Amino acid sequence: MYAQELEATAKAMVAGGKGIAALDESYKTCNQRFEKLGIPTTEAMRRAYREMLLTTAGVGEFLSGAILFDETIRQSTRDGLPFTKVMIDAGVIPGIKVDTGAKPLAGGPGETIAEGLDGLRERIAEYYKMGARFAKWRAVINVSDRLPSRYGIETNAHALARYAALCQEGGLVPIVEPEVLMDGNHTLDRSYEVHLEVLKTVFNELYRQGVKLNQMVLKPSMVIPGVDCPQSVSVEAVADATVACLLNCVPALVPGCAFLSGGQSDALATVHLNTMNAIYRGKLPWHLTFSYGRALQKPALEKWLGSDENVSAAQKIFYHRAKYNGAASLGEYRPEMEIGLV
Ligand code: 5MM
Repeated sequence: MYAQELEATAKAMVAGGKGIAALDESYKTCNQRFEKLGIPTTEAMRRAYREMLLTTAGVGEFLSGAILFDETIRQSTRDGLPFTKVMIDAGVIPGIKVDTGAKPLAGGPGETIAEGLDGLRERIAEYYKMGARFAKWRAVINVSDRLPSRYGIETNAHALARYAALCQEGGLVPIVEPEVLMDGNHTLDRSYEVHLEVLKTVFNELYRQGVKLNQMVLKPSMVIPGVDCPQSVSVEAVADATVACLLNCVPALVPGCAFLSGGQSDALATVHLNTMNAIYRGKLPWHLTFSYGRALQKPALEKWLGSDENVSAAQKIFYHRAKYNGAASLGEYRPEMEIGLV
């Protein structure tokens, strides 16, 4: 019923020069980030923060969409304009996170399963009416010598596919996000091996459950060693390993992959994306862009600090991070772009 609309939206989400802002932190995550900076953890402050980001002038040049949390999609600017209207007017497609979080996986010690399938069909219908045109579901995969297990990978892949099929039925483009965490001391090779198994399993389930591959976006983690791995690797090595892994697993029909930043610094996340596109753009069947949370927001949040006086300076920082990542999605980012701007 929605086939043409879904395909057009999926293509627009990964259009060259643009990416997606992940502004979908749940209460807990958003409050943790506020607490660290002494910002009050109230509904009013979360609203003000999202207003600061979403009303940044010109940011639609570099953002195709933004993922919201349930609380945020129901909120408005101080002047009473719904956030979804602000976004649509700016050319930023509204998206919504629909998983309800990663919970301990029964029978899978040390692993999690993303929940939120109960009542999802009805929630999708409500979000569509509110203006959302895509959704996001994140599965979290822990890495150690013995993890992830086949059971952990398969249950998460199954849930991702069930979510994706429901989204397409209800008119939302599913962002399928299997995040392989950077926590741990695993090597680049181990990260590659885990990504390969996870992505192959996810696409097998998507195929089995009839998900249309031209009507979705993949949100993968980059193939990167664990943060405690003693060996450092070059940005080119990360770019090569990530692209090789995606080429092995992601069918050509998928319009694009929009990476999460996963705890990388804002600068490194930009450079990794840029390196992939500088080497491979035009030689791959899909576009590579960003769907960053922390790597887009952190410096802006640290400038804002909950104060009206800092809104304009924080917006300038947010605008420029979006601009740099927009350039990285074309392989055209240069570090000199940052001099004197932020
Ligand atoms: C992996 O997290 C997603 C991308 O953000 P980063 O670029 O910072 O890694 C992000 O969309 C994440 O899913 C949201 O921040 C929501 O997290 P919670 O845990 O609150 O659902």
